[in-house]
This record gives sequence, structure tokens and C-alpha cells, in this order.
Amino acid sequence: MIFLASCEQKRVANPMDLEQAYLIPRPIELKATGSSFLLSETSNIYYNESNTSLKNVAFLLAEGLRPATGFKLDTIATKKIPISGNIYLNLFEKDATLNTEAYTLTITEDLLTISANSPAGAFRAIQTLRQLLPPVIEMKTKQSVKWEIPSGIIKDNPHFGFRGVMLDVSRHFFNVTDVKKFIDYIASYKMNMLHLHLTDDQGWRIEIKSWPNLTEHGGKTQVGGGKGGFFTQEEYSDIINYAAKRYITVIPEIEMPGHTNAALASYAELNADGKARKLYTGTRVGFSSLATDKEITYKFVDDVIRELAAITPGPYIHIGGDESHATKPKDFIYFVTRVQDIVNKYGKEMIGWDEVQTSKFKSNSIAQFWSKEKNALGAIAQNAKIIMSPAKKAYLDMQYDSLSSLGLNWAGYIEVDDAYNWDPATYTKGINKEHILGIEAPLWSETIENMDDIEYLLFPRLLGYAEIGWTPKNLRNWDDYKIRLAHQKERFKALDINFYESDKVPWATK
Ligand code: TNX
Repeated sequence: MIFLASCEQKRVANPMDLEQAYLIPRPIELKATGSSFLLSETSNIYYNESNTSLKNVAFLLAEGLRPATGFKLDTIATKKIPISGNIYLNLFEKDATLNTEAYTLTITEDLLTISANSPAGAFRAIQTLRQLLPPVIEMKTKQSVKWEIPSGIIKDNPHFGFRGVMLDVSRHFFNVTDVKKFIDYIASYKMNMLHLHLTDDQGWRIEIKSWPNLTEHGGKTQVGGGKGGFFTQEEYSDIINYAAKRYITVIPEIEMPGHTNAALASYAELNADGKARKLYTGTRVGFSSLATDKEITYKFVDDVIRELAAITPGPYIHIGGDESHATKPKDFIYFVTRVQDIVNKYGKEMIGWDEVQTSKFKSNSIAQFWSKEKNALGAIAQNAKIIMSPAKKAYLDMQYDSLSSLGLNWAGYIEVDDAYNWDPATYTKGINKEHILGIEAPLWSETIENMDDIEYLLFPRLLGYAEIGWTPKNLRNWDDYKIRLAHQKERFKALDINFYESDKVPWATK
């Protein structure tokens, strides 16, 4: 028998190269310095005691690294830079020229230092750090690998301050566990907004204590006739807190005046004819409307927004407003204008789908461009900011191609390259960077029923939207991106994610 020298066990002595790291989103500045940092069982995570929120980031980092490394990784408050072999979280002196989520990651043989413009920036930095570790860092059980990180410096700063994803929990209901997993996924790629589409024709999913039948009756079913469900206010707050710890703002949406069949089925008095509708389990749109000329409707809206605003720490409430085909245009304008005042009265800024700009907009109101350029331009003319979600590019519920088993195709097929190859600031003539708050990719749930389905439509397009939101156009190109994306496959596998293995991507084999 021949004994081969055990070169398998010895790591190649070449220093690792940070320039070769497959990071998504691509950082703004990166410089390799040719050596590496080794995370070991004696490593701990120190955080500068001057900011207590850094403790949260240190905790989350430790929690994320413990299962696969098997290391203890204590989190320790400190006044000074720690000794060799540790991770150190710190804030730099606030820099107003940078986004609050900006950070610098400095990796030397001795120390791994994160310094950031805010705790949110430190949290974004730990996502970069995870991607610098071997993909098996994502495993839930202890792995025997060397936890080595290439040395160098990364200076990063997001292009847009608003980088979001929407999840429709109305057409099919997803519970708190699913939503938290969804939050983990979007947090991994530095997204910072989670828009929850809480109500629609098929189901009302948020408890409103003053109108209990909304969930008791209106939450009972979903597309296809399944059992539906809803969040109690406590569960909703649990989601909000989970997101907040990851520096993600939740934007709750109550669709109005259309897409309201679930409410109209729960309370007869909200209907123009005073008759309760039947629950709806199909996928048609545009057939329902609140009675815009009844005062009880505004009492209802006031109660809903008041209760929702009280449990929503974020600045926004989304009022829907799309496809109100069953509402006369003049009634729609009257309704949206009144609802905008209600949202403002409870201290929130209104977001609506682009159609809402036909009403008189307050300048802090925001239009979400999904369909009509004319509407987006109309909102800009009223000094409103725009969230870019053009359906042809940004809809996570579109099929990848004609063979995709899940998704719709009314806005076209969106392959992985189509989802990546566009820029919010040049997509429409007249909508420029200064008009845009950021990007959001909505995931409507007519065709998806469980986490596997969610994952299939989300992965890998989510990563492209995350990069569009984070990385400026001059640093983005598909040929470079597709290689980095290919290397994410091992991470998807370690996380057991059901992703779409597009043949547009040269997936790394391993
Ligand atoms: C259009 S996008 C809708 C939703 C559907 C979606 C399906 C928007 C504001 N309205 O009600 O779920 O298409 O892709």
C-alpha cells in the first residue's frame, strides 16, 4: 500500500485573498493585505461599552457563529481594543457624509475589527463577515474546518437607505416562525425594510381589538380554501421586535379601499349595500370596495390605523390603494385624501401603490411604483418620494420562465439575470436618484403555500435586489455578479434552501 503525503490535511500555505471573496452585495471598497485571521476556540467578541446597542449585535454574531464552530465566543463589554485573536465591535465618530449603515471591516492577523456609523452598520458588517467564513458556517452542527478569514479592509456604504422586500401573508397565511425565517434571509443580504401585506380579499391577518370579527371571520381562509390564520397583536409585536434587532423596519399594509373582501365579509355595514360579502378563496382582483361615502367606513379606518400605529414603531403605514376598480375615481380620490389625514394624525407617513397619487399628496407621502410610470411621475410632481418596485423587474412572484412551477406571469418572466440587470435610477425617464427612496421586491402569495415555495421564488433573485439596493451601478455587472452568486450555492445548501438553479448561473460544483 502506498501512503500519500497527507497534503489533504495541510492547508495550502498561500495566504487567502480577500479580493477573491464572493460577497453579495458587493462592497464599495475592498483591499486585500495577503494574510489571514484565524477564529479559534479562544476567540471572544468584544464590543465597545459606550454604546449598549452594540451588545445586541455582538450577541447576534455570537449566536450565528456558535453552532458550526462549536466555539464558546463570549460577548464582552470593553473600554479598549482587545488582545490578539478576538473580534472587536466599535463605532466610528458619526460621519454624516455616509449612510447610517456604513461600516468598515478591518481584518489583520491579530484582530477582526468592525467599526460602524451606527449599530445598524455593525449589524450589516457581520453579514459580510459571515460570507467571508467558509460556507459551512451556515450549518447547525459543529464542523471541523479551519475558520480562517482573508485579511484586508472593506469600507462599505449603501447606495439606497431603503432596501426592502414585501411578503403577502393574506393570499396565503405564513406564521410567525415563517416570517422570522424570512427576516433572517433578507437580513443576510443587508435588506432593511420588511413590508407585510396584511390584508386583502382573501384574508385579514392582523388582530384589531375594536373590530374583532376582521380576524375571527375574515382570517379564516385563504386562496384555495385552506385554514388561513392571523397574527394577534402580541405576535405582530414579536415579529416587529425580531426585525428591529436586525435593524429591519416593518411596514404594515392595510389594503384600501379595494382588495377588502375579507373586511366586507366580516362587517356588513362596511358595504355600500349594507350586506356582508362571502369569504373569497379565488385569485381575481378589483371586485371589492369599502363604502367610501359612509361615515362608518372612516370610523373603521381610524380604529384600524390607530391600533396599528400604536404597535408599529416604524415611520410608515402602507394603505394599499391599487386596483380599486370597484371604486369610482372621484370616490377613490376622496377616500385616499381622508385616509392620508388619518395616517398622519397617528404620526405616520403614508405609503400607497402608485395609483394613490391621483389624490392630493402630502409631501411626506410616498408612492410605490409598481405599474404606471404616469402615476410615479405624478407623485414626483407632488414632491413625493418613490419606492421602485416595477413589476416587470422587481416582482418576486413572477415565474422565472415558462417551465417554473410556481408564480404568475402577467408582468412577464423574470429570470435571475433580468432581476439583476436594471437600475432604479435609470429605469424610467424622469425618475432619478434624488426622487427615489429605494427599492422593494414584492412577493405576492397567490401561488405559494409554504416556506419551500417562498424560498424557490426568493432564491436567488433576492440577492440581486439586495445588490441593486446596496451597490452603486458603476460597481455592478452581471458577469462579475453571476460568479459571486454561483458561489452562494454552498451556503444555500448548508441552509437547506430550496433555490431555483437557473442555467444562467455557472453554479460552483461542490
Ligand atoms: C398585482 S401589485 C397586485 C396584487 C397581486 C399581484 C400579483 C399590486 C399593487 N397589486 O394584488 O397579488 O399583482 O402579481
